[in-house]
Amino acid sequence: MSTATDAHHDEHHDAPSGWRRWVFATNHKDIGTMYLVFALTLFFVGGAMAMVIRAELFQPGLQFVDPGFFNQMTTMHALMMIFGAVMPAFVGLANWMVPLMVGAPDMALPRMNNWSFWILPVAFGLLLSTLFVSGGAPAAGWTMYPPLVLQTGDAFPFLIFSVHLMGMSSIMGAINIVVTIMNMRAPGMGLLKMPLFVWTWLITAYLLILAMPVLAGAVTMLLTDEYFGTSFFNAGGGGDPLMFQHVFWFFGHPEVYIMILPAFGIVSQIIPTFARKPLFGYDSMVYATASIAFLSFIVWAHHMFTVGMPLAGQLFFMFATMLIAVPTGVKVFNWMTTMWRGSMTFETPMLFAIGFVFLFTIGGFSGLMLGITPADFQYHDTYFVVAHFHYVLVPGAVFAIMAGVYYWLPKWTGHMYNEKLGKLHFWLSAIFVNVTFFPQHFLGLAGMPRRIPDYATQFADFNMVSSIGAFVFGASQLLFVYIIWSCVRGGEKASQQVWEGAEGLEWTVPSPAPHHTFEVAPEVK
Ligand code: HEM
Ligand SMILES: [Cu+2]
Repeated sequence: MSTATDAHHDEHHDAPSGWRRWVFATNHKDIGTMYLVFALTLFFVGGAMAMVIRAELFQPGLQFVDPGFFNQMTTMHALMMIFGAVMPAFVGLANWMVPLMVGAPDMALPRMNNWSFWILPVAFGLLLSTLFVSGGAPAAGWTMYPPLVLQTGDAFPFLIFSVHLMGMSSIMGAINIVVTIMNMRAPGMGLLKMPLFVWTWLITAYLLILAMPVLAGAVTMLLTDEYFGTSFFNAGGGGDPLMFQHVFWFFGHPEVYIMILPAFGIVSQIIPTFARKPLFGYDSMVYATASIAFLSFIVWAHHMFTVGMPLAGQLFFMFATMLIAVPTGVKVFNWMTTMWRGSMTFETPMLFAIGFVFLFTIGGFSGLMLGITPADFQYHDTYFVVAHFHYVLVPGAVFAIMAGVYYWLPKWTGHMYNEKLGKLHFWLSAIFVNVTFFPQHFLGLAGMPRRIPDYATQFADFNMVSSIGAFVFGASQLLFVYIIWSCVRGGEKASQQVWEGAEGLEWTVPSPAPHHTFEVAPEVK
């Protein structure tokens, strides 16, 4: 492998500076940084809403907010976290790392890349502005089921428009990633030599291209039902509200895999580095990812077991859902086997990666429980579902993102972060994520419904524990910001390879990675 990067090359290029550098950015590293900063910002906006929710649920009865506002908070929290925090964070990591990992000088379509990013602040500005319009923000859940969602006040068209914008941004970003990976790999990098993060993002990009237009269609039909006299989802006009749920979840289930496949990729980079062993079962990891992606399109109705479905349908969706546990099990097995008898060290990225493997698996098991159709009749729309998806999304997706940030931060900034504080951040997060979400399983099994501001007194104790966990978890994330901030400002100089066991093209360029890399493509042997 050769490196074709001159650090001094940077200065006499037409790299714009000041605000122009960011507004007109076409460089994948600048755009990656903007995505990451945006995601972190919305993580805190969405997080603040979660704190409102947990404050209200601290005790039975209504204390802080009225039920209408409570529903706005749950809905906006989910929309912000899914479309504003987790997805843009993954896209930011892809922007930064995919070109570096495949030995490309930039993304294939840099100007479109600029649009993909800048659409997002507009979309979320619009969505947040609905907190101040008559009728308040959307309050029908992130699933936007009719007929309830059609009772949204003035926020309704803003909701639809911002969902359209988020979708456009995602589709453009996905096209960019596919084209970059397919066309711009360094000579010698065959498909089955690509790092797993690149593989999982390639597959995720296809999921995005297939799934996002379905969401766009669904919400457009809502829009015409509301304003143009159609009756897609209105039984009175010959439509069917259940049809919305089918279309929504045909998008929605792949969407949850859009939020986990890149996480699989990140931990598949990190575990081999800190176990100082190559990833066990590389090929099977690729095939497992592809199988999960395929299966994610044929299980949507497991979100709708309780709506009244023919028995054959229920059985099909139950078995198809449980099938996903097989490739998921292959992945968990391979991560464990990579660690088996490795020379492990436990720097912060590795801690988050191991936390991911354990806690994501709990989410997988509760998913299996939900996938058992007759059992789901008991759990559906209870806090058990809330516990399930928070285990896959917080110690799953979010921990993987944090692992990736700690892993690549020295490459981005040229400085090592504060390892002591990083470890403290991990342990606080790992402990309090469980204090927050584990009791919610029991609340759900005992029958506490989701999306309600008040509850029976029998649920009081576990709710209080959950709220305390949430407050400490939330506060711990301020530490994350401080660690990143001080790492950007300075610190011990990072070497080119950064981590002793790290392998791949991104570790052959200087730290910080210069503005332009790989102007001459490196050769992969
Ligand atoms: C073995 C893997 C999994 C299985 C078998 C599974 C199964 C299920 C089932 C059956 C439900 C519906 C429960 C109900 O509404 O009664 C559900 C909900 C959910 N799952 Fe999973 N799941 C798995 C993995 C994941 C992953 C990887 C994610 C995201 C990263 C995820 C995110 C969600 C979300 C967000 C919901 C709630 C959606 C909503 O109603 O708002 N799941 N899961
Ligand atoms: Cu699903």
